[in-house]
Amino acid sequence: DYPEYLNAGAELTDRLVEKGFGDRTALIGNGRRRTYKELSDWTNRLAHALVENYGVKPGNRVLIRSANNPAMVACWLAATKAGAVVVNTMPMLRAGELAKIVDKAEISLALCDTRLMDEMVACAKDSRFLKQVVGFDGTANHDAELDRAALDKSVRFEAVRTGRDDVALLAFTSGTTGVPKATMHFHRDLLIIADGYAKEVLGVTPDDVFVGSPPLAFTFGLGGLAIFPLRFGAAATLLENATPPNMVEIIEKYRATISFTAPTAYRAMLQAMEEGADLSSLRIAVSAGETLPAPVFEAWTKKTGKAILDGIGSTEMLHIFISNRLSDMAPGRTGRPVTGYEARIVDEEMREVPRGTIGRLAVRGPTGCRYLADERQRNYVRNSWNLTGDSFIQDEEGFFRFAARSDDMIISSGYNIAGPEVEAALLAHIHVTECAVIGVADEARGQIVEAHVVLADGVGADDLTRKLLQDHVKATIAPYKYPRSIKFRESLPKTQTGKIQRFRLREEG
Ligand code: 3SK
Repeated sequence: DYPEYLNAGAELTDRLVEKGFGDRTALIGNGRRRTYKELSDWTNRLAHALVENYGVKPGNRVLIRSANNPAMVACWLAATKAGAVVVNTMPMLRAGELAKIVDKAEISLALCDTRLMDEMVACAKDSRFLKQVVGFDGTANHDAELDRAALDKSVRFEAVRTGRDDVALLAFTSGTTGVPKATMHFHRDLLIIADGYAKEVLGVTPDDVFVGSPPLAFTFGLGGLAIFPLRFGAAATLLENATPPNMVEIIEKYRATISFTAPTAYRAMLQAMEEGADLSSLRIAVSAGETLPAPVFEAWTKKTGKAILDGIGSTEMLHIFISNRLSDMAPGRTGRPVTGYEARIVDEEMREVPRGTIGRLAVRGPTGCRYLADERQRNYVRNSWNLTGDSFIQDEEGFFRFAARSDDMIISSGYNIAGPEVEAALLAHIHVTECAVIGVADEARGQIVEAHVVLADGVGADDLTRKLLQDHVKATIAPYKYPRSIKFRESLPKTQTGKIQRFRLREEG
């Protein structure tokens, strides 16, 4: 039930001041805290500058290039208040990658942290669409073109009266296949994910302090590090160095209560706790992006007495749509649909399959996939159901359990083998730091299971270790699932959001 006209930028800033949160901390970063009043003033001045100095009109697409910091959030909120459609991008992208985004989204204005200008300017050089690149100071010393333009503007700005179903955000995803797609999300969608998942599942309160590693350009990060805290008057830490190894220190320093990151980071935190780190302030540890291996869930529960909250989301659906609940969790379960969403398991013809049968996950609800000018829309949405590309099982009690990305199902000698199950078995071995399992063509068996393994320091990458790991898998899960081929590697190919790119391993052949 959202009003017909709604501006998410104003809802996440000015509205909080109106509700009496003006003096509370909104953002922590660049060595200081900013209150909701300061954030509201800052974003209003920036919105004036965007409209008056750079001619931003409702519906214009504005790209933002930055690492996670308060200035990036301020630019995003200001552009949203001005009615622009924002495209947040990762700081590591190169000119060629930026150019694909600019062309697809027909971006006319880019706001860029001055430390990241080179690739942005190179991208703009021959662009048909991109006419202005404006620098902002990501260190928040307000010493760049956009900051100077905003300096003497009014702290009052009438946010554009956008419709609740006007597009506010274009979120790009390369998925795990590498070909980028843009997903459109409305102003109301940005609030729905907070009023649904964050309220129902996380129970966010104004006393929460959020921390996390995902980039704001990834909707997992935008939700967890900006939308969720700001919707409820809580505080968000936005620190450029919040990579998994540093998260421990940040949690300790700011007494963070909710973390958003991927399973590998929780493994690193477990190690840090062994060495004395104090993470007792954390009330909820949210894991997504990759399936949470049961051994990590179990070790975390044993160490902290609390559970890691696993869920599944997608850029297409904007955020998490199936999740465990704090009161009802078990390893290996993804949980139940978030309120407002429905999920079912279907076969190739979209028929629901019996409980306990592996099939394709289909989901629908208040957010959903709307690709911008992309044929692949037809594959993702069928009969109003979104097909996420994941294979799942719904158990007898109604809980959903992840089996594999549909691409990660391996069929070997007629057996269906879920790659992640083999990965979980390997990860349970002390010699394995990271691994990814794929199917490779085999004349006799159709496919065989191949594991790409990053070994723990000091373990020999030799046949002895290979045999040890194969025997370990045979002893842990059904022996036919064991990896007949094991390749040792220094690292695994990953997307910038930390997802393992198994397709690259398949391409290596
Ligand atoms: O894992 C994902 O792909 C994801 C994407 C957006 C929001 C949330 C999640 C977990």
